[in-house]
Amino acid sequence: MSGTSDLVRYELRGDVAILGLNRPDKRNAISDRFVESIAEAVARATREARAGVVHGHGKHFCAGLDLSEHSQKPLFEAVLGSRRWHSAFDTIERGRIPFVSAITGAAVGGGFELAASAHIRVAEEGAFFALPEGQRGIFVGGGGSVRIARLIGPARMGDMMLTGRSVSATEMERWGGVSYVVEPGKALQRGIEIAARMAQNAEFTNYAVINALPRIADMSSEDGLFAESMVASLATMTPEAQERLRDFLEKRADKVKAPDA
Ligand code: 1HE
Repeated sequence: MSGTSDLVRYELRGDVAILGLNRPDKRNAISDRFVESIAEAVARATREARAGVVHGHGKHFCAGLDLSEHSQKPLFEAVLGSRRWHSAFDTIERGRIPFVSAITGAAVGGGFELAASAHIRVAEEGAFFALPEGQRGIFVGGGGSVRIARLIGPARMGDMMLTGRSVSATEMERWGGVSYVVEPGKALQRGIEIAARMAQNAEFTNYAVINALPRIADMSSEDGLFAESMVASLATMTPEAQERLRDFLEKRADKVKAPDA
């Protein structure tokens, strides 16, 4: 099943929803209407799929905030606009299903913030990341000061914002901001493969991973360990866990394999 808002193309392939940012002439720069289209596509994916992939049509993942629109905004509108990005990206980060972002070309400013709200990042060799807010006289407003800072550390994020330098996919992998670096032209394909793999997991476990882990990271060790015991026990009680555990014990389930050489 597929659908097209003009700004986000949507395709359901099996259990995987593929969300394609579709404003390539403006390098997928995110306007207010674009944020709404992303939120709608994520809501649809959450209803219809068990995992999702976000990618960019054209040569670039996303050039961030639409600066032409932003420069016109009164103060309060800018605050509300930033809060809308937060709520839209929160439905990715702490929603019902896990997402991969598949990154080609630039993931800049708000584009990096969008990529950071997904659970796994795949980037092609040649992809690059930058936070040029300092040059533009603005600040991250799409959740980056929380999500990007936690992903790569506030010192590295501060370096990127202060120097405005571009960071390659391989360096970003070393920093922990990207999990997979793939050959040029392969990011979307690999992203779909990873999403299809995640879609096979028990739904409740995926939900617990994306909702419990970031919250536990915000807790003290003591509270985190307690919360973990609660989530672990709830997971075990789901019928899906009971069935999957029985399948393993009765030798019907796949074993864990050693990694490919
Ligand atoms: C845009 C935008 C945009 C491109 N808003 N229109 N983001 C930035 O500061 C990044 C600005 N963009 C770039 O540095 C480059 O466009 C790219 C490195 C991403 C791509 O370069 P290139 O050579 O492939 O494309 P281009 O020729 O620069 O851009 C093509 C068109 O897209 C051009 O418009 P045209 O009418 O002249 O064809 C550009 O003006 C337009 N375009 N990026 C508006 N961002 C929630 S807060 C988040 C804060 C931020 O995101 S700050 C970072 C903003």
